[in-house]
Amino acid sequence: MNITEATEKVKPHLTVKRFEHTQRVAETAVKLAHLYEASPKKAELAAILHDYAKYRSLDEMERWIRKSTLPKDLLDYHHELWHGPVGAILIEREFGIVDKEIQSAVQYHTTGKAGMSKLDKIIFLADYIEPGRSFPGIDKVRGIAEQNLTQACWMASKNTITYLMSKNVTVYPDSFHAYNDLTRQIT
Ligand code: DGI
Ligand code: FE
Ligand code: FE
Ligand code: FE
Repeated sequence: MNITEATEKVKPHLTVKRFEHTQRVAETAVKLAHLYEASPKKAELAAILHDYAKYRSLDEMERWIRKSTLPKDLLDYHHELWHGPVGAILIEREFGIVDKEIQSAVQYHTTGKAGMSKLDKIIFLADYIEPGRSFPGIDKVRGIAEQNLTQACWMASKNTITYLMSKNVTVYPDSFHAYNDLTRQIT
């Protein structure tokens, strides 16, 4: 599937704002791919697809989690965590995308995981720093993103976990696994 085709397939499933976010994630991911010698085409395609399942009903996402090989513990955590994993399944079922690298980047874009690939990191980071985002400390992460991919992901992961903990909500284990693994990689 090429970028144009993917864009046309994804667009009707997203709101205008979410589609614009998706396009900014794609632009950011392409820049990061050039900087860190990854495939810009793969980065762009993964970015276009990353929020594909964002507006599926909770019922539908829950059904996919139950009947696929996705981890069942997702159901014990906030439903915002479901769209990445379910998206990774749906792009295969609906678009025939069986590229494990792209599916992984989509699956883990919200939480990260231990042992993230370069493409996983690029999509995780691009989703966090795309120019439409405004999180506390984001400009520092944007700066580091031009110097060190892993350190920038570590900062994004740390900021997200810190934010979630400040809100007294549960944090999915993969978010902690990502943070721990990235910490080991940068120290
Ligand atoms: O889909 P996006 O809005 O582009 O961004 P995302 O997929 O990175 O994150 C979606 C939401 O999930 C965001 O509001 C933060 C939240 N989130 C991320 N990790 C966790 C989480 N929420 C909970 N409760 N627990 C987590 O571990
Ligand atoms: Fe998302
Ligand atoms: Fe994110
Ligand atoms: Fe996103």
